[in-house]
Amino acid sequence: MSPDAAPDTAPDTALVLIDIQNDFCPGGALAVPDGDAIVAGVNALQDRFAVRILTQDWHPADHLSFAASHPGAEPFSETLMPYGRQVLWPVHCVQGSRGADFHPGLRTDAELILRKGFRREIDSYSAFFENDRVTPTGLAGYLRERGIATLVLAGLATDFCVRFSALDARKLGFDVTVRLDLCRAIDLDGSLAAAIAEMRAAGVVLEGAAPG
Ligand code: VGL
Ligand code: ZN
Repeated sequence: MSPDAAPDTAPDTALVLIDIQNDFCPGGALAVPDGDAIVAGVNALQDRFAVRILTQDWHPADHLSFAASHPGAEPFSETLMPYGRQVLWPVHCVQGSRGADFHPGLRTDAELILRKGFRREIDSYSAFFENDRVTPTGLAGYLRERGIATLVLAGLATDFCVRFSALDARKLGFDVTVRLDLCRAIDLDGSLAAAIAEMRAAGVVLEGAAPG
């Protein structure tokens, strides 16, 4: 932290940075266009928050959200899991791999790193609930116990993990701002427009213009 940039946000406010990992950046296995362009701005934002939380997509190599785990399935197709529809992704963010590491430029001295998607049978876009929408990650309890009421979100990808984290946070009663200028999207079949509309309807405060 630079000396002239002391935290200036309220102590009941946390910055939650979603999945700013190599595999979601250019050159990565599930590269989000311009995903790395947010890193400098996100680091500057971190200077202003005393409470900083990072999430890390963290899959076993045979995770069932991977197309490769379903013989004949193409990446970006959809399948039906016991918990509902699931996009099948390229293999990404495998536990311990370089792709699962945070972007090397990201400031990572956050107080909590929350890993998600670590169970083979179930994906987890949201930082709060796995994709069955009922299995909690524990983050809500952590935040409540810490007296946090307000969240600012940024990261990757706008239309998947940021979106579902923001929507769940609203359902759980948190005040939520998403910094769209510090997010980037995968944008699969209109998923970015849908994400923005859903977040707005749920009372998420959207700050900064979504690029592209
Ligand atoms: C994500 C797809 C699969 C994300 C994670 O971080 O938005 N998207 N796994
Ligand atoms: Zn994933």
